[in-house]
Amino acid sequence: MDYTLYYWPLPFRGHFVRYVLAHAGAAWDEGDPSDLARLKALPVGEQPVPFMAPPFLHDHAAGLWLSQLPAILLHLGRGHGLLPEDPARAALTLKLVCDANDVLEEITCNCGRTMWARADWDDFAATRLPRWMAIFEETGRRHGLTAGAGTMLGTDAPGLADLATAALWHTMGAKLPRLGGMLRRNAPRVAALSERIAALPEIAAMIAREDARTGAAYCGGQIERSLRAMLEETEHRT
Ligand SMILES: N[C@@H](CCC(=O)N[C@@H](CS)C(=O)NCC(=O)O)C(=O)O
Repeated sequence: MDYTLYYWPLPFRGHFVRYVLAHAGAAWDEGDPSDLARLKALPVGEQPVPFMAPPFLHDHAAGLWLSQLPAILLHLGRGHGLLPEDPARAALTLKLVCDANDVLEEITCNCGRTMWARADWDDFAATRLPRWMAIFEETGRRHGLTAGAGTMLGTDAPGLADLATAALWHTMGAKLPRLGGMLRRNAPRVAALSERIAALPEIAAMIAREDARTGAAYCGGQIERSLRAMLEETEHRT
């Protein structure tokens, strides 16, 4: 095994790491959630690296333990040649990863710190969420992405920016189909790119494996119930 990924049995942040590992052809296993719970609860002085929350990656060859999704992705991106060589596009890659992580924070009300209320969801769904979609779309458009071809930052081959984009938007659309429709309307190029990336054989196989393990779950917990309640109510109103 090259890596062990500790994450809950859910797609959400875990899929970002899984997309990269699958695309890189890395050998990894998924840490048992009970081991994750134990590592998370240890006094910080006893943790392999002091950390708050997963994803938590153990890179066996490097003897490195890492939390914080952008740090994990940057480490994997460097190690597996998935970062553009020019500093500007490398920085833009990290910027897109941080954008994606912000979207995850926002859609889960800061990891379930509060639940969605109708008015707040309606506002988010009418303003910030489509704007986030447009931010990804415009980034891709400026680098030559079309509905049929191209990449987020104009690289010849898909890189970390593309994998993170697809892990964000394809996962959201697959698990919450109403938001998939919103993505196709607001960001058709990003929607198509995300489909292309998710259909790459090694990523499609990973998704199929994970779907069999975790079913329809997206981010889990009460916040997923709250999110789904908002989307179902919207469905009934339209
Ligand atoms: N900033 C962190 C956020 C990590 C995070 O919120 N993890 C969630 C799951 S996606 C969790 O398990 N939170 C539990 C906690 O914060 O105690 C990252 O980007 O990795």
